[in-house]
Amino acid sequence: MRLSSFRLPRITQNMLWGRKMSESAGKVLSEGKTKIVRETKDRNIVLLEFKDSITALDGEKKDVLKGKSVVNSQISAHFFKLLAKKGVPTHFVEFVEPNMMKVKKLKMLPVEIVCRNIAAGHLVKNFPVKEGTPLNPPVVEFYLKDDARHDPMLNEDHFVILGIASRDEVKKIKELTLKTNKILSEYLKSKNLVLVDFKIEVGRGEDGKIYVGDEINGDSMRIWEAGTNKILDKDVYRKGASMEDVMNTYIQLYQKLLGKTPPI
Ligand code: AIR
Ligand code: ASP
Repeated sequence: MRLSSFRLPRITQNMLWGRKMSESAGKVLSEGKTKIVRETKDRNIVLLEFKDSITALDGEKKDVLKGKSVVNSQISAHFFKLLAKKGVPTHFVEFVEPNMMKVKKLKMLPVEIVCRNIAAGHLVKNFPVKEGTPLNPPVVEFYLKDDARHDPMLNEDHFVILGIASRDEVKKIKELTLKTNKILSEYLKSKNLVLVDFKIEVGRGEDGKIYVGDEINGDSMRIWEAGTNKILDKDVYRKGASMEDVMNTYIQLYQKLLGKTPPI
């Protein structure tokens, strides 16, 4: 018998490779900088597998951090559960150990939606506002996801002329973003943390409605420790910290949110 034709009985395969192998065996539908989207047996459900990679500067800066996928997928699942409990429509279905989320399949809008409570990052770079200034009302911004064009900012008219969404949908997306902001800000405040800003992505479900998709974790938010303003998110990487410090920051955020040490 040729070795290549040797097959273990299925039951033994599952015992050897466990759930991860069988869950992640679906066909790859797409792969991004930090996640892989896989098919499942249910055509309305996909599996988002988080990667251990970290990128910044539109993908120009790249590294691998072992265990990051486990930490960030669990933080994402934690935030999505909170949003769902408070009535925000999200793609989240369930967490799949160790680094995956089962989610509703959405037609993603090629847009990043940013919401800011405190001035930082690009707001400070592009406008005459000092870092740390509280923003009232919170500032909602839209960006086209297009690394080659460095994600240009969009307004409502751009959504319409580019055929991305209708005016009504843009209004709905802004409402969803502000509701998400309120829920996440209040929750983080209860953990002695400040939600400086965050980014979400949205998509249309089979029913045509808009859902919050993608991921929500230290890669997509700025979170400061209340009082000290210590950075607890990907900004430590953007600012050039060592890989050890970057990974420790993700772990600290996990501990503060989930109250335990990550299983890595
Ligand atoms: N963000 C924007 N593009 C990708 C991500 N992750 C997030 C940042 C930050 C917020 O959006 O993590 O929390 C605003 O980013 P910026 O760079 O526009 O100030
Ligand atoms: N667009 C940036 C990137 O390359 C955003 C970031 O720094 O997180 O990922």
